[in-house]
Amino acid sequence: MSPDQFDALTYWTLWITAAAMGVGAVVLYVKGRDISTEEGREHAVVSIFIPAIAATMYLAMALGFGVSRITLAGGQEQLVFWGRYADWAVTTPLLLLDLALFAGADRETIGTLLGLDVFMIVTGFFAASSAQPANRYLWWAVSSGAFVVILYVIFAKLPTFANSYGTDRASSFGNLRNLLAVLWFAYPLLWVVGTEGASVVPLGIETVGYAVLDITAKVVFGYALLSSVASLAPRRRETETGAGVTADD
Ligand code: RET
Repeated sequence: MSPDQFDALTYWTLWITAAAMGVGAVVLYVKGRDISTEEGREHAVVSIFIPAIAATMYLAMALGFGVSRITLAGGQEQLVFWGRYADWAVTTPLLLLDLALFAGADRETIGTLLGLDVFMIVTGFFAASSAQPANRYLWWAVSSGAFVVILYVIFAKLPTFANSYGTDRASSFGNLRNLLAVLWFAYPLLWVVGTEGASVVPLGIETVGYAVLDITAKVVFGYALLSSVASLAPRRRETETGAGVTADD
Protein backbone atom coordinates (compact mmCIF):
# COMPACT_ATOMS: atom_id res chain seq x y z
CA MET A 1 0.00 0.00 0.00
CA SER A 2 1.01 3.62 -0.28
CA PRO A 3 2.41 5.12 2.95
CA ASP A 4 0.44 8.37 2.44
CA GLN A 5 -2.58 6.36 3.59
CA PHE A 6 -1.16 6.24 7.13
CA ASP A 7 -2.03 8.91 9.67
CA ALA A 8 0.91 11.18 10.53
CA LEU A 9 1.62 9.57 13.93
CA THR A 10 1.85 6.08 12.41
CA TYR A 11 3.96 7.27 9.48
CA TRP A 12 6.49 9.21 11.54
CA THR A 13 6.68 6.59 14.26
CA LEU A 14 7.65 3.96 11.67
CA TRP A 15 10.38 6.21 10.25
CA ILE A 16 11.74 7.27 13.65
CA THR A 17 11.78 3.69 14.88
CA ALA A 18 13.63 2.52 11.74
CA ALA A 19 16.30 5.13 12.48
CA ALA A 20 16.35 4.33 16.22
CA MET A 21 16.88 0.63 15.51
CA GLY A 22 19.79 1.51 13.21
CA VAL A 23 21.32 3.62 15.97
CA GLY A 24 20.62 0.79 18.43
CA ALA A 25 22.54 -1.68 16.27
CA VAL A 26 25.53 0.68 16.22
CA VAL A 27 25.34 1.18 19.99
CA LEU A 28 25.37 -2.60 20.55
CA TYR A 29 28.22 -2.98 18.07
CA VAL A 30 30.31 -0.43 20.00
CA LYS A 31 29.38 -2.08 23.32
CA GLY A 32 30.27 -5.51 21.89
CA ARG A 33 33.74 -4.37 20.80
CA ASP A 34 34.80 -4.08 24.45
CA ILE A 35 34.06 -7.75 25.06
CA SER A 36 36.76 -10.19 24.10
CA THR A 37 35.66 -13.55 25.54
CA GLU A 38 34.34 -16.12 23.09
CA GLU A 39 31.04 -16.19 24.92
CA GLY A 40 30.82 -12.40 24.73
CA ARG A 41 31.56 -12.39 20.97
CA GLU A 42 28.69 -14.83 20.41
CA HIS A 43 26.27 -12.63 22.33
CA ALA A 44 27.47 -9.50 20.54
CA VAL A 45 26.79 -11.02 17.10
CA VAL A 46 23.31 -12.23 18.09
CA SER A 47 22.41 -8.97 19.84
CA ILE A 48 23.55 -6.67 17.01
CA PHE A 49 21.55 -8.51 14.35
CA ILE A 50 18.32 -8.04 16.31
CA PRO A 51 17.92 -4.23 15.95
CA ALA A 52 19.60 -4.34 12.51
CA ILE A 53 16.85 -6.63 11.21
CA ALA A 54 14.19 -4.50 12.90
CA ALA A 55 15.59 -1.35 11.24
CA THR A 56 15.10 -3.03 7.86
CA MET A 57 11.56 -4.14 8.59
CA TYR A 58 10.54 -0.77 10.06
CA LEU A 59 11.91 0.85 6.91
CA ALA A 60 9.83 -1.57 4.83
CA MET A 61 6.70 -0.61 6.80
CA ALA A 62 7.47 3.14 6.63
CA LEU A 63 7.70 2.80 2.85
CA GLY A 64 4.33 1.04 2.77
CA PHE A 65 5.87 -2.13 1.35
CA GLY A 66 5.70 -4.08 4.61
CA VAL A 67 1.94 -3.45 4.95
CA SER A 68 -0.95 -4.99 3.05
CA ARG A 69 -4.69 -4.51 3.11
CA ILE A 70 -7.27 -7.25 3.50
CA THR A 71 -11.07 -7.16 3.53
CA LEU A 72 -12.70 -8.62 6.62
CA ALA A 73 -15.78 -10.83 6.49
CA GLY A 74 -17.94 -7.82 7.46
CA GLY A 75 -16.60 -5.82 4.51
CA GLN A 76 -14.30 -3.50 6.50
CA GLU A 77 -10.73 -2.92 5.42
CA GLN A 78 -7.96 -4.20 7.68
CA LEU A 79 -4.26 -3.38 7.51
CA VAL A 80 -1.80 -6.24 7.99
CA PHE A 81 1.62 -5.01 9.09
CA TRP A 82 3.32 -8.17 7.90
CA GLY A 83 6.69 -6.46 8.26
CA ARG A 84 6.24 -6.79 12.03
CA TYR A 85 5.70 -10.53 11.84
CA ALA A 86 8.64 -10.98 9.44
CA ASP A 87 10.79 -9.02 11.92
CA TRP A 88 9.55 -10.98 14.95
CA ALA A 89 9.88 -14.36 13.19
CA VAL A 90 13.63 -13.78 13.05
CA THR A 91 14.37 -11.48 15.98
CA THR A 92 12.34 -13.16 18.74
CA PRO A 93 14.14 -16.51 18.27
CA LEU A 94 17.42 -14.58 18.39
CA LEU A 95 16.35 -12.89 21.65
CA LEU A 96 15.50 -16.25 23.19
CA LEU A 97 18.78 -17.65 21.89
CA ASP A 98 20.59 -14.77 23.61
CA LEU A 99 18.80 -15.50 26.90
CA ALA A 100 19.22 -19.30 26.66
CA LEU A 101 22.94 -19.06 25.81
CA PHE A 102 23.36 -16.73 28.75
CA ALA A 103 21.78 -19.36 31.00
CA GLY A 104 24.04 -22.03 29.48
CA ALA A 105 21.07 -24.11 28.31
CA ASP A 106 21.55 -27.34 26.35
CA ARG A 107 20.64 -27.69 22.66
CA GLU A 108 17.43 -29.56 23.35
CA THR A 109 16.11 -26.69 25.46
CA ILE A 110 17.31 -24.05 22.99
CA GLY A 111 15.69 -25.92 20.10
CA THR A 112 12.42 -26.26 22.00
CA LEU A 113 12.33 -22.55 22.77
CA LEU A 114 13.14 -21.47 19.22
CA GLY A 115 10.61 -23.86 17.69
CA LEU A 116 7.85 -22.69 20.02
CA ASP A 117 8.70 -19.10 19.32
CA VAL A 118 8.53 -19.40 15.53
CA PHE A 119 5.23 -21.26 15.95
CA MET A 120 3.94 -18.39 18.13
CA ILE A 121 4.83 -15.72 15.57
CA VAL A 122 3.58 -17.65 12.53
CA THR A 123 0.21 -18.38 14.18
CA GLY A 124 0.10 -14.72 15.31
CA PHE A 125 0.48 -13.78 11.65
CA PHE A 126 -2.43 -16.10 10.80
CA ALA A 127 -4.45 -14.22 13.44
CA ALA A 128 -3.62 -10.89 11.82
CA SER A 129 -4.41 -12.18 8.33
CA SER A 130 -7.73 -13.97 8.96
CA ALA A 131 -10.91 -12.45 7.54
CA GLN A 132 -13.30 -13.90 10.13
CA PRO A 133 -13.09 -12.18 13.55
CA ALA A 134 -13.69 -15.51 15.31
CA ASN A 135 -10.77 -17.07 13.45
CA ARG A 136 -8.56 -14.10 14.30
CA TYR A 137 -9.15 -14.75 18.03
CA LEU A 138 -8.80 -18.50 17.56
CA TRP A 139 -5.32 -18.07 16.08
CA TRP A 140 -4.53 -15.53 18.78
CA ALA A 141 -5.37 -18.21 21.37
CA VAL A 142 -3.26 -20.85 19.57
CA SER A 143 -0.31 -18.42 19.47
CA SER A 144 -0.83 -17.53 23.14
CA GLY A 145 -0.73 -21.25 23.99
CA ALA A 146 2.81 -21.40 22.59
CA PHE A 147 3.67 -18.24 24.51
CA VAL A 148 2.57 -19.83 27.79
CA VAL A 149 4.86 -22.80 27.12
CA ILE A 150 7.75 -20.41 26.34
CA LEU A 151 7.13 -18.70 29.69
CA TYR A 152 7.13 -22.10 31.37
CA VAL A 153 10.50 -22.99 29.81
CA ILE A 154 12.17 -19.71 30.72
CA PHE A 155 10.78 -19.71 34.29
CA ALA A 156 11.01 -23.42 35.12
CA LYS A 157 13.84 -24.81 32.98
CA LEU A 158 16.39 -22.10 32.20
CA PRO A 159 17.08 -21.18 35.87
CA THR A 160 18.32 -24.74 36.52
CA PHE A 161 21.03 -24.20 33.92
CA ALA A 162 21.89 -20.69 35.10
CA ASN A 163 22.10 -21.86 38.74
CA SER A 164 24.76 -24.42 37.85
CA TYR A 165 27.09 -21.55 36.85
CA GLY A 166 27.01 -19.87 40.25
CA THR A 167 24.97 -17.22 42.01
CA ASP A 168 26.20 -14.19 40.03
CA ARG A 169 25.11 -15.65 36.74
CA ALA A 170 21.88 -16.95 38.26
CA SER A 171 20.92 -13.53 39.56
CA SER A 172 21.82 -11.69 36.31
CA PHE A 173 19.88 -14.32 34.43
CA GLY A 174 16.85 -13.72 36.69
CA ASN A 175 16.91 -9.98 35.98
CA LEU A 176 17.24 -10.41 32.22
CA ARG A 177 14.55 -13.08 32.13
CA ASN A 178 12.14 -10.90 34.13
CA LEU A 179 12.75 -7.92 31.86
CA LEU A 180 12.08 -10.09 28.82
CA ALA A 181 8.94 -11.67 30.30
CA VAL A 182 7.33 -8.35 31.31
CA LEU A 183 7.97 -6.79 27.90
CA TRP A 184 6.86 -9.82 25.89
CA PHE A 185 3.67 -10.15 27.92
CA ALA A 186 2.54 -6.74 26.67
CA TYR A 187 2.50 -7.80 22.98
CA PRO A 188 -0.53 -10.12 22.99
CA LEU A 189 -2.39 -7.59 25.15
CA LEU A 190 -1.65 -4.71 22.77
CA TRP A 191 -2.72 -6.94 19.88
CA VAL A 192 -6.14 -7.51 21.48
CA VAL A 193 -6.85 -3.85 22.24
CA GLY A 194 -5.30 -2.52 19.02
CA THR A 195 -6.58 -2.39 15.46
CA GLU A 196 -5.92 -6.09 14.88
CA GLY A 197 -8.27 -6.99 17.75
CA ALA A 198 -11.01 -4.93 19.42
CA SER A 199 -9.80 -1.56 18.03
CA VAL A 200 -10.07 0.20 21.39
CA VAL A 201 -6.65 1.76 20.73
CA PRO A 202 -6.23 3.65 17.41
CA LEU A 203 -3.48 2.77 14.90
CA GLY A 204 -1.15 5.67 15.77
CA ILE A 205 -1.07 4.81 19.48
CA GLU A 206 -0.73 1.11 18.72
CA THR A 207 2.25 1.84 16.46
CA VAL A 208 3.89 3.94 19.19
CA GLY A 209 3.21 1.15 21.69
CA TYR A 210 4.87 -1.51 19.53
CA ALA A 211 7.76 0.85 18.78
CA VAL A 212 8.46 1.48 22.48
CA LEU A 213 8.18 -2.24 23.25
CA ASP A 214 10.37 -3.23 20.29
CA ILE A 215 13.12 -0.73 21.11
CA THR A 216 13.13 -1.78 24.78
CA ALA A 217 12.94 -5.53 24.03
CA LYS A 218 15.74 -5.31 21.46
CA VAL A 219 18.12 -2.46 22.28
CA VAL A 220 17.68 -1.97 26.04
CA PHE A 221 17.53 -5.73 26.63
CA GLY A 222 20.55 -6.30 24.33
CA TYR A 223 22.54 -3.62 26.12
CA ALA A 224 21.67 -5.07 29.55
CA LEU A 225 22.63 -8.54 28.36
CA LEU A 226 25.99 -7.44 26.92
CA SER A 227 26.73 -5.49 30.13
CA SER A 228 26.03 -8.60 32.20
CA VAL A 229 28.20 -10.76 29.95
CA ALA A 230 31.03 -8.21 30.21
CA SER A 231 30.90 -8.11 34.00
CA LEU A 232 30.61 -11.85 34.66
CA ALA A 233 33.35 -14.45 34.54
CA PRO A 234 33.08 -16.61 31.40
CA ARG A 235 30.63 -19.49 31.82
CA ARG A 236 32.21 -22.26 33.84
CA ARG A 237 30.32 -24.75 35.89
CA GLU A 238 30.73 -24.47 39.65
CA THR A 239 29.51 -27.99 40.35
CA GLU A 240 29.83 -31.01 38.15
CA THR A 241 26.65 -32.48 39.57
CA GLY A 242 24.51 -29.36 39.17
CA ALA A 243 21.14 -29.63 37.51
CA GLY A 244 21.32 -29.47 33.74
CA VAL A 245 24.75 -31.05 33.75
CA THR A 246 24.02 -34.74 33.63
CA ALA A 247 22.59 -36.29 30.51
CA ASP A 248 19.53 -37.83 32.11
CA ASP A 249 18.14 -35.15 34.40
C1 RET B 1 1.04 -11.89 19.03
C2 RET B 1 -0.45 -12.06 18.74
C3 RET B 1 -0.94 -13.44 18.97
C4 RET B 1 -0.71 -13.88 20.38
C5 RET B 1 0.67 -13.61 20.87
C6 RET B 1 1.50 -12.67 20.26
C7 RET B 1 2.84 -12.50 20.85
C8 RET B 1 3.83 -11.78 20.39
C9 RET B 1 5.09 -11.57 21.04
C10 RET B 1 5.96 -10.77 20.39
C11 RET B 1 7.22 -10.37 20.86
C12 RET B 1 7.92 -9.51 20.14
C13 RET B 1 9.19 -8.98 20.51
C14 RET B 1 9.79 -8.15 19.65
C15 RET B 1 11.04 -7.59 19.91
O1 RET B 1 11.43 -6.64 19.42
C16 RET B 1 1.80 -12.36 17.80
C17 RET B 1 1.21 -10.40 19.22
C18 RET B 1 1.13 -14.39 22.06
C19 RET B 1 5.38 -12.16 22.36
C20 RET B 1 9.82 -9.32 21.78
